[in-house]
Amino acid sequence: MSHIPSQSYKIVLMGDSCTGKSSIFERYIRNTFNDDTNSTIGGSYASKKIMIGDKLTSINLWDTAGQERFRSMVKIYYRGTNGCFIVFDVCNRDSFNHLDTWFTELYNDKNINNTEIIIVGNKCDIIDNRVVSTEEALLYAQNKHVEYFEVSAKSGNGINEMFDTMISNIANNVNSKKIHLLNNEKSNLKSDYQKTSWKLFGYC
Ligand SMILES: Nc1nc2c(ncn2[C@@H]2O[C@H](COP(=O)(O)OP(=O)(O)O)[C@@H](O)[C@H]2O)c(=O)[nH]1
Ligand SMILES: [Mg+2]
Repeated sequence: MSHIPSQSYKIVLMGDSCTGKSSIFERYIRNTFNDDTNSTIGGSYASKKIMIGDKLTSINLWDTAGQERFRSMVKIYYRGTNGCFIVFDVCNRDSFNHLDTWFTELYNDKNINNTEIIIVGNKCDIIDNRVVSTEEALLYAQNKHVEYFEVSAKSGNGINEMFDTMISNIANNVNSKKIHLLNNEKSNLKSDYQKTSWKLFGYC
């Protein structure tokens, strides 16, 4: 069998600065967490190959190097994306209120269509300073017709699940024009991609 992927999925992390996008990336790719507030400096891109159905697929995951502060930069970053996580911090109401801006950004871009979107409430390990409830976030996501995940990059809770769901949703979306993945193919997906490892790149 050829080792050249016949398809590739681009997945990006979007949302306000300091919501924990880089921490989610680090937790998923390297299973580490860094309390350092400067962890956001230096963006990364990670890639791995998995089998989806009978297709060798390259999964390309992008983290910003703080470009989310500059709208014009963000456009370049999410171009051609198949899946987009919009992340907010459950302890920061502004980051939740700004979700609409991120949706508008994506939906107004004519180059973006058929992108899977998942809303992610991060820092759920923090109980005392939480200001956005599960119910409120869930209601918002339901109104937007997207899924909602509560996670903690710090503890690792929910991180694998949010990525499993995204990859699975993209696979279904891509294949829906042809044929839906069978349920057993979906479950193979998870075990297949746990066997392979990420290649990590830095970028400026
Ligand atoms: N308690 C807690 N802190 C987090 C979590 N995720 C990120 N942080 C902290 O939030 C700050 C911003 O995180 P970072 O990943 O740089 O956010 P980014 O700007 O969205 O990439 C850092 O100090 C992180 O250590 C989390 O799940 N729980
Ligand atoms: Mg960052």
